[in-house]
Order: sequence, then structure tokens, then C-alpha cells
Amino acid sequence: MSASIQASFSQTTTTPTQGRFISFEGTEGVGKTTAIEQLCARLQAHGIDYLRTREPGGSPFAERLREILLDPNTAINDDTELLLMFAARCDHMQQVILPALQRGTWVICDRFTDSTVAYQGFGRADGDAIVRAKIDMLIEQFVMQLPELTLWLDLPVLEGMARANKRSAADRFEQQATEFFTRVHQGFSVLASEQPERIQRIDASGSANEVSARIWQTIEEKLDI
Ligand code: T5A
Repeated sequence: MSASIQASFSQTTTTPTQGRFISFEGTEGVGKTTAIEQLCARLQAHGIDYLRTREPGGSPFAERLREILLDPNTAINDDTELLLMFAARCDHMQQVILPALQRGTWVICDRFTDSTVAYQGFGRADGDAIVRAKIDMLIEQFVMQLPELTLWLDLPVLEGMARANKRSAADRFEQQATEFFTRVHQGFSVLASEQPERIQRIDASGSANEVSARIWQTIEEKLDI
């Protein structure tokens, strides 16, 4: 890799002159989609230009990878799954996230790198140090910008699954056993203790409006708006 390309891949945090980058995280069915809808309505009411996106997916190519990754008929090993997540993320980052931030648009992303640590690192690999090192290396090498603020919607695993089960047929991840999601939850908990400034735990119990109010309060405090 040339020095100039290497330089363009170094990680930065969002500066006030750019759009703000916020990610939402959590186990299945905790209410991210619902909370993001409510946040976007608030941003609109405040006249803030925003882009709502998601992972895996968010760009045309990454959405094609999402279909493969979520398809219950896809049979791939854990390393392949991990690399596909990053292939999707790399395209999403370059095609969608960075251009939006550079033009001053806020980016609201449903899942980002923390989901990889939680799902591939803990759900699949039970917190194995070698797998974690691989993920950390991929983040360092291929993720040019981390979110400025990550909202971890925390709900007991079974409550989230009960919410999620009310909807459509289970995808490839939703078909995993409860123990898998217990490890995923542990992954988010470990991440939140490792990066307490960036990752804010939000109590996801109670009504959607209550959760939304907690999120807005955190955003106001942390992003000083
Ligand atoms: N993945 C992703 C990885 O393994 N590695 C990675 O690196 C990445 C990026 C993505 C899958 O990919 C995996 C993780 C995931 O398994 P997805 O479709 O994006 O798949 O799945 P989820 O992110 O889990 O999204 P869900 O739609 O399942 O859950 P949400 O968005 O958290 O929940 P939401 O808002 O749809 O709500 C679920 C139900 O609960 C209700 C809603 O109306 C809805 O019916 N609800 C509430 N009910 C009561 N009280 C509240 N406060 C409620 N809030 C919402």
C-alpha cells in the first residue's frame, strides 16, 4: 500500500466541522429500528441534515452482501462471514458514510463495527483472543472513521427476542440459539466497559417513547447540541 493511500486509511474521529457519526447497537429486537425512526424525526424537526443507513448493507454492493449474509440457506464458515462483513463495511464506508460526513450530513447507522466484535467475536468465537485480534486488525486497517457516539440499546436477551419474534421469519442470525445471543450481549457489555466515552448504554426497557427520550437526552449531552 502506498504512503498516500495508507494515510487516507488512518482512523479519525469526527470533527465539529463535519457531520456527526452515530451508531446504534444491541442484540436482536432491542428496538434499534424503532429508536432510529424516532431520532430521525427529531433531527428533521431540528433542521439537521441526516442520512439513515445500516450494516451489513447501506450501499448497493453491501446490500447484495447483506442478502447473502442473512439468507438462512447460506453455508459459510466463521472467517468467511467475518470477511464478508468487512467487505460490505469497506464499500459502505467509502461509497456512503465518508461522503455524507464530508458534506456535513449526520450519519445514523444501524449497527457498525461493535456488532462484528459482539456477533463474530463473542457470538461465534466466545471472546477468543485470536479472533478479537483479527477483528481489531480489520477495524484498524479498513475502517477510516469510527462513530463519534455509539448508543448500545441494552435489554435482556429473551425480551429482545420476544419483541423480534413478533415480526418476519427468522434470518440466518436470528436462527441461532439463545446461548449465542447471551454471548453477543456479553460482547456489547465488554465493549462498553472498554470504551466508556464512545459507547453509551441506553436502558431499552419501557415504551418506545421512553427509550427515545433517553436517547435524545444522551445525544444532547454527549454531542453538545
Ligand atoms: N451482524 C451485523 C453481524 O453478525 N455482524 C456485523 O458486523 C453486523 C453489522 C442484521 C444481522 O446481522 C448481524 C446482526 C444481525 O443479526 P438486522 O435485520 O439488521 O440483521 O437485525 P437487527 O439489527 O437485530 O434488527 P431487528 O429489526 O431484528 O431489531 P431492532 O431494529 O433492534 O428492533 P425493532 O425496532 O425492529 O423492534 C423489534 C420489535 O419490537 C417492537 C417493534 O415495534 C418491533 O415489532 N418494539 C418495541 N416493543 C416494545 N417496547 C419498545 N420499546 C419497542 N421498541 C420496538
